[in-house]
Amino acid sequence: MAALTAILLGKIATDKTHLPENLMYTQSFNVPDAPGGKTVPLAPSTEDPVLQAAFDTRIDADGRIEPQDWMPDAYRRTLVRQISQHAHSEIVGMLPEGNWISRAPSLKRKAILIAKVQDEGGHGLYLYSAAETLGTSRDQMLEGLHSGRAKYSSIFNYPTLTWADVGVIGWLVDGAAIMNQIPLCRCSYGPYARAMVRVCKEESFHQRQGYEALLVMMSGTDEQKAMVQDAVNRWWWKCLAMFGPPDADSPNSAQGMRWGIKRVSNDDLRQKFVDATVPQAKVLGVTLPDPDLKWNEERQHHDYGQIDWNEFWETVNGNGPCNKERLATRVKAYKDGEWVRDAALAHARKQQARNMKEAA
Ligand code: BYC
Repeated sequence: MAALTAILLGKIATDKTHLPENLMYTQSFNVPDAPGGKTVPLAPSTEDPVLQAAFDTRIDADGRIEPQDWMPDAYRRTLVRQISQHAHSEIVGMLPEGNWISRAPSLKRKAILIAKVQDEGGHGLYLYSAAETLGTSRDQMLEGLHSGRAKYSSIFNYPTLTWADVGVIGWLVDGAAIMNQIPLCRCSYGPYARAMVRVCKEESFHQRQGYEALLVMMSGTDEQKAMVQDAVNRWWWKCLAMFGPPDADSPNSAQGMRWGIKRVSNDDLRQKFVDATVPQAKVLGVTLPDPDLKWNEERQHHDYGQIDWNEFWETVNGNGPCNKERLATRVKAYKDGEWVRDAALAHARKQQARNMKEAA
């Protein structure tokens, strides 16, 4: 490991843009299904038994469910909940980094950041479209977000204080997102799974651009290095909480896995993220802020310290440092955009009327 790190460090010292392939995530960083997901007994159903049996058979065979297929109401509701929360996370997730577009340190960094933030907007739109195939309108989903009823990822309720935060979000937040989202490419609901393939490819670019920006800062002045370390200290624990509550306190996991929506549990993904990130931190030259973080030979995994779940739930329930600001920004953007939506609709109506007149 020491030799490998030295080689990698040597390479990085001469070529800052050449990243160690085997240490980074890509869409091919596969996380196999957790064993036993399908062994959870089927929940009692009040649905039509023949339709329910056909659905269960398809799920057990790892087949895909498509929008026109029959599905139990509870499956549909779970998907709308998860996909709409995911879409909201992408849209709210544009804000912490968008905050730095006008202050990026160079033209190159600004162009990369604009592209990344636009990608997040695109992810939100694919995901709203995927959720709409389940019969819930975008207006209904947005109303849930704007009224504060709907959830979005806890991670976007923290402030981005320095430029290093932008790099750390790419490295750790997008890194955690990829870890969670690669198994979702195998989700049993077709439109969600297909949207995830493209999302994961784009997230790989996001993670790499963040890591590369940090590598450059870590070869800079002592002040720059301290800025990176400070950002890592502030974001590390929040990224671990992104994966959701511990399996024992996760009310939706067992059923989500039984239906093939979730493929790997919250704790297993969190562990994989820790194991993958430790060598990346070494190459970067930063310390992960956890005195209990150490390799456990017996488990063949890293042990890590206690996550502050009280803080997580406070944030999820609307009391994090930036919750109110994030929601207010989204509501204002929606109101400010009303004239654009009205104009687009008026144009579409005019076009339709003209086409009908021509056809008559
Ligand atoms: N934050 O039973 P559990 C991105 C909620 S954006 C807030 O384990 P489940 C990016 C959970 O919803 C990445 N709430 O639930 C964008 C549930 O509440 P409800 C976003 C959380 O669904 C821009 C309750 O806690 N990714 O990549 O089985 C820039 C109990 O949890 C959180 C996704 O949304 C949290 N962190 O598992 C950069 C992925 N965790 O709904 C990057 C899709 C849990 O019962 N979602 N809760 O009221 C999932 O994979 C799953 O929904 C979760 C939770 C693993 C998040």
